[in-house]
Amino acid sequence: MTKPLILHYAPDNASFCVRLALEELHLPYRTVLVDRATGGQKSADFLTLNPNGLIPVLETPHGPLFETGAILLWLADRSGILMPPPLDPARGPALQWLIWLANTLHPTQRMLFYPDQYTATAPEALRTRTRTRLTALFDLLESASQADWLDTEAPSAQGCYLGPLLRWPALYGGQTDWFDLRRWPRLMRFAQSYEARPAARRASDAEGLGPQPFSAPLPCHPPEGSAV
Ligand SMILES: N[C@@H](CCC(=O)N[C@@H](CS)C(=O)NCC(=O)O)C(=O)O
Repeated sequence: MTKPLILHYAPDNASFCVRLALEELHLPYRTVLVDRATGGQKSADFLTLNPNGLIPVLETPHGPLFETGAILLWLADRSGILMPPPLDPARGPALQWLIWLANTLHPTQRMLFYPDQYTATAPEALRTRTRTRLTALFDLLESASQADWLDTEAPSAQGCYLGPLLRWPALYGGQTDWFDLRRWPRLMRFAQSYEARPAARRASDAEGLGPQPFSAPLPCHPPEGSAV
């Protein structure tokens, strides 16, 4: 990769998953803040990069990319790190969990954070139902087989995605006391080991997410911008 990559981000947003990967891969990149306070993700300029009006976008030498899971996979494939290569037997399960995070766990969390986008009449009822659903999803991941990436020291695309997904329910989406990572010891171990990685520390410092962003999340104090 010759031209530096450009990450359009807001602190503690899904862009953090991508920042984790960029730091893990030691890739040169610069960041452009999307101002959540003024709805920058819906501005005309941003919509030319991502017509969905959602963060993140990664500008690459071949054009802008949106969707967190796709960006992580793109980075993994180009670097040969973070994801087993195509013919490796571990590739299938790794893809399976990456897509599960992008397709199931993350969209379910969005119902907690943006209930008004999913119901016109009963946002709090939706949030209550969603907390139950998320608890079941975390239970499923806790006891999942074919998820060795949860138990290893090695960085992965799935790890970069999961870390923030273990953080956000503790901080956002109205009532948060339903979420206690101690219920899921395997996920807790993952969170503690992933946040201790030098790449995670650099990424967390850049966005003011504190020393234990995944296992003991505190509200962020970013040097610029806002999470919501
Ligand atoms: N499926 C998208 C979801 C991204 C997403 O939910 N981004 C949030 C920030 S974490 C966002 O842009 N929210 C602002 C909004 O919904 O207007 C992806 O994975 O990139």
